[in-house]
Amino acid sequence: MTNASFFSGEGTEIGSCRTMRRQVLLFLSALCLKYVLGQVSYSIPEEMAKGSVVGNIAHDLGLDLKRLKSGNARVYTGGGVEYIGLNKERGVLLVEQRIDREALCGETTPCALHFQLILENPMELFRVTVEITDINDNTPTFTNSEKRFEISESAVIGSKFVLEKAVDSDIGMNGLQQYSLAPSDHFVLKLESQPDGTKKVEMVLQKPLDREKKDYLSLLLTAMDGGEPQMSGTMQIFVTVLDVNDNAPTFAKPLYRAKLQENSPKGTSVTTVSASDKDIGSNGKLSYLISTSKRVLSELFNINPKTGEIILVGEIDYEKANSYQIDIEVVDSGGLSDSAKVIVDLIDVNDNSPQINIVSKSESISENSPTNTVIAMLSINDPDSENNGNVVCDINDSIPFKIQTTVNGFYTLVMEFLLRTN
Ligand SMILES: [Ca+2]
Ligand SMILES: [Ca+2]
Ligand SMILES: [Ca+2]
Ligand SMILES: [Ca+2]
Repeated sequence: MTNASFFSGEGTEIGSCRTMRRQVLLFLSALCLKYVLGQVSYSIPEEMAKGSVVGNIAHDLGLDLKRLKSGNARVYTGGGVEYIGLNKERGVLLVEQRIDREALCGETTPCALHFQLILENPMELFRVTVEITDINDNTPTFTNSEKRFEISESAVIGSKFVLEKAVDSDIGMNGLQQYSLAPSDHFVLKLESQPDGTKKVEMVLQKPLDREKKDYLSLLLTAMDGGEPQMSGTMQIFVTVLDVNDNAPTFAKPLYRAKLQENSPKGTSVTTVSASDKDIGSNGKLSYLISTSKRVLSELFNINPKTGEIILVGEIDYEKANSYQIDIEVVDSGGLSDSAKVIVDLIDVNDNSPQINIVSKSESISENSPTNTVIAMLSINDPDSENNGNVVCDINDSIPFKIQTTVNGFYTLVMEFLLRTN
């Protein structure tokens, strides 16, 4: 896992401010030591186990193990943390402490440790650089595990909703690479590069919402890195679809029929109409009314605005009208409406007695008047209908007269047999 490169003579520029400072220090040290013998570089991944070998420095610098001992060889970090230590017996550099590239360098690349190997008797100084390479040890993560939106069902196509960015502390391909959003039937993901190198994450409405079909959506936003193996983090997105008044109320039937006995008392329930509305809340709150402009109807019938029950409030007489047509309407709180008709047929009751009127009569008749001589003409009238209005006309048996039916409710009283005189 490690590799080393060895440079003879004076050190090569490494290229960070920290290195520059160290080089100034080294230069001052070199003045005392007269010279710096060389430089060696290694490259190891972060997070190697404590005690892992970084490199065989004795071999790479051409030093034998006795010299390391006699020269009391040691690592000099200039007061910094000693991540890498020297094993004099084996002549190797070993990992002394956990090396976390993210903590050490953040987003800076390359990431390297710089220190010296110092020997005495005679004094010698070697520069050592250990480059720390990234491993994919961070998952892309979101600060929040979920985000909730309340979106009107009337939101237009193309409406944008900002989502949260994920964070992955690794660098390069091990860092954040892409996002996905599922399901994608209503919203699609839109990524927009920003000057700081991150991406603006948004979801865009691509198919209209319909609260009446689906009032709640659940989506999953996934962020992925490009490491091997790939790591990902997720965030739940919940969308509550808010209602708008996009449905008119509808009557269950366009025509209602009811039968009602004439003379029914006020307060009698005629029928109950009903309508439905797919919206919710005030958008689906219904109110019923009689929309007819005929005053006579509004004086006879009332409708309960909440229940749709039609109540008789006036007096109805079959002989005046045997049927009523009531126009009704239902309105939601948003003003959308529907109409229907209620036909009320009255049922006749026998509430009229036949009326007998004498149209004309003879004041007197002679005793020898022949049979069938007309004595009086009667008109009998009953305003009830059908059987209730059918009249049967009769007269006592013990008198010498009989009733004869003519037409249209007219009757005649005629002689039946000759009158006798004493
Ligand atoms: Ca890492
Ligand atoms: Ca990562
Ligand atoms: Ca409605
Ligand atoms: Ca609606």
